[in-house]
Amino acid sequence: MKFGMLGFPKVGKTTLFNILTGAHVAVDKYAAGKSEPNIGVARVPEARLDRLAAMFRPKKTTFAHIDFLDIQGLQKGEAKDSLYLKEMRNVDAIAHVVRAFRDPEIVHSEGPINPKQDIETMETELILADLEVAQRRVERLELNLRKAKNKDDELELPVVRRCLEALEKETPIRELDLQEDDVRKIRGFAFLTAKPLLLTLNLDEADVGRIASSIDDFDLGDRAARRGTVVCPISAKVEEEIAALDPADARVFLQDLGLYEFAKDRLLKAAFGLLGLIQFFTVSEEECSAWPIRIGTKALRAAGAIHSDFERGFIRAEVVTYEDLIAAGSIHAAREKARLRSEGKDYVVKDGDVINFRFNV
Ligand SMILES: Nc1nc2c(ncn2[C@@H]2O[C@H](COP(=O)(O)OP(=O)(O)OP(=O)(O)O)[C@@H](O)[C@H]2O)c(=O)[nH]1
Ligand SMILES: [Mg+2]
Repeated sequence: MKFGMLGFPKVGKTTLFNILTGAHVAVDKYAAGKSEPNIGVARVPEARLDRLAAMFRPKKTTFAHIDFLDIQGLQKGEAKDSLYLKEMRNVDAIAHVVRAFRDPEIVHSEGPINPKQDIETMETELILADLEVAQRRVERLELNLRKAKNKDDELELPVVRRCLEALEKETPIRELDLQEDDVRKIRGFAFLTAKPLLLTLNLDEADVGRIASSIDDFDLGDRAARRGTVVCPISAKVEEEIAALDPADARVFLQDLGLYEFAKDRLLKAAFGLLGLIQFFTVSEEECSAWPIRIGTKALRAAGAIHSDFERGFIRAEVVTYEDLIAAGSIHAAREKARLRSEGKDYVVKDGDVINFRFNV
């Protein structure tokens, strides 16, 4: 799973990237022209796994991860031809970092601080980039079909046309009601506006006490309700200060601000949810792990997420819910209480299932 971070220049992308991935990339590095994108990994916090690890005391605990890619700021009008944006075609989702902090020392390319406006402007940029791809594809398919009939092109053309029509009306592809097959047909073009969108609102330090109301304060309620879109307010500056503290002091700092969760954790969870992912767990004295899977994944595929042998030699899945396991206190006790279910390969795995796969290869 990979998120691409983009935004207008100097909105705090790299600051956030550092916070999420624990990297120490110098900010303002891109001020002097071209630079390679930053790549890093963030651990998705999962309190249930912490609790399971406390129960099993394994040698190793493995959390789910999200990769982040941080590119240089985009200028209005250049998205269509931007080399940096090309990097974004391979990611699973986009995190648009939106400036909401005021600091007059840092010039904002879009003029006054106006998150709602910036979100729209960036959306138009991405729509223009996709529009070009869709136009070229429609022309190519029409040409192919004039030369010779072929089933694949015939099936693809109406889907790409539908995308093109939406883009012409300035509707991002993610907001279309496309069937799974249709999505598969257009996957190859990696449309930017088809990707889920995490709007990361970089609040002013002074507004950190108003995180809860910030979506309404910036009139982003409609935006947040759109398909495939999540708005996540955060103060990169405050999180940066928190990251520099030792954990106990960080907790106190958080409480003083009236917050109950680090914004970084909240953001990573939102990112995870936006991708339509849930987690199941495997537990032992050796290792406790969280495994990310898509909602609706069946036991056989879930087994394959761990190891291809588990899928190939699948016999059955022994499943207990996280809550039942915690209540029972051990796998053994859960079995005694008949809380351990035996499920077949078509069982749809639920968020929080603790699974032991039985297999034979
Ligand atoms: N006051 C304030 N300054 C911030 C905040 N976030 C970032 N900055 C500052 O803004 C400047 C740019 O931050 P970066 O994280 O490099 O921004 P960027 O979006 O990666 O910039 P480019 O990659 O150059 O487009 C730095 O001086 C940061 O310290 C914030 O929340 N509040
Ligand atoms: Mg940067």
